[in-house]
Amino acid sequence: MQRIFSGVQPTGNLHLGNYLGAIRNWVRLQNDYECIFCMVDLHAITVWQDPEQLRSNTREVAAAMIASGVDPHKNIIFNQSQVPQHAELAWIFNCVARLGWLDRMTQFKEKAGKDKERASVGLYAYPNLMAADILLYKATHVPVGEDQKQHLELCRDIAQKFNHDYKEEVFPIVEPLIFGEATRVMSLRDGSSKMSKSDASDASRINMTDDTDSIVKKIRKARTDAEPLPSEVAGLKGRAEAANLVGIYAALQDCTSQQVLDDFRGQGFGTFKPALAELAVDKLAVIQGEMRRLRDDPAHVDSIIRTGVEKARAIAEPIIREIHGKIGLLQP
Ligand code: AQP
Repeated sequence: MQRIFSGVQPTGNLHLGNYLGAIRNWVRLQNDYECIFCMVDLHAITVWQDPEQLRSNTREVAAAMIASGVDPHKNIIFNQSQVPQHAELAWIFNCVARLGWLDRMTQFKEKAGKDKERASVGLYAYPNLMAADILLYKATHVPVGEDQKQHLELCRDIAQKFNHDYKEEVFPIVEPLIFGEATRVMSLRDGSSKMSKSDASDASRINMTDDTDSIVKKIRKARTDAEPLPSEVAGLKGRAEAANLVGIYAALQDCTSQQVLDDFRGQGFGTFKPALAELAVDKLAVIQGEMRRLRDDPAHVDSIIRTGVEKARAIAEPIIREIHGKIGLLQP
């Protein structure tokens, strides 16, 4: 069976972008692949995290995965920091990746902003750690949202260079799995930036834990234009906010944007937004109920994570030993 690795940063509440762009796809893939799903807490600390908050976010993310339908018996669910081989392989990849490759990463530029001298070294080297996460398990496929495509290309470059330098096909060349109607969910306040946990405005995103009132209010206030919805997808060109809401509707309803337009062509947002809010509330309700149940039972969530850590270590240990051997680290 081919192996999947994918991760989420426990940097806050998961939002609809994380769900539609990543986690929902994991649920769909779990029967066809051996899957390893990770709360990437070492990635999270590349920017400041409150320690208590980080711990509780890590549990929350695990709970959200499980509540969304990721089966903890079938898959490995764990937090990255507890398998030290991630950090170890990341160091080795720091010595494989070239500065020029990292200089091209757009996520670093976006996250570091204008003041890149003050960004952490970890934020800069983030893609090397991500490559280590994946290749530590020799994963063959990585389901992600569109925003991670460039990092996966770097992961392929690292694997290729390592294989070339040590003259053996040690690492697979991973394939990204980017699919669904919502591979890049945009902010509700600005159709040109992606929905993100770290956006200062809570109104920019629908959190998986938002109650009905908040979801309805956020969608009602979502930025749009004054035009009615077109009859064809091509008519959404140049209307980023409208395209985003139609895409979210399609993803939640499991249909195409064209099918949404077939139902709403000629309608204004006064009609479309309440329909979207109702759909979002309806689809998230089941997940939220399960998340509440898991929140009341942190010991259960911790035991799932502990089991995941053990299983992940069991796969990682022989692979890191193999890497030590390949690169000439003495194993007395
Ligand atoms: N807006 C999005 N649309 C579709 N997919 C998305 N993903 C994230 N945002 C969107 C996908 O969710 C998975 C987990 O992402 P992450 O938590 O590792 O980091 P991120 O991509 O940096 O997400 P955020 O929400 O923007 O977090 P912060 O603000 O902390 O940086 C990935 O598969 C990602 O593609």
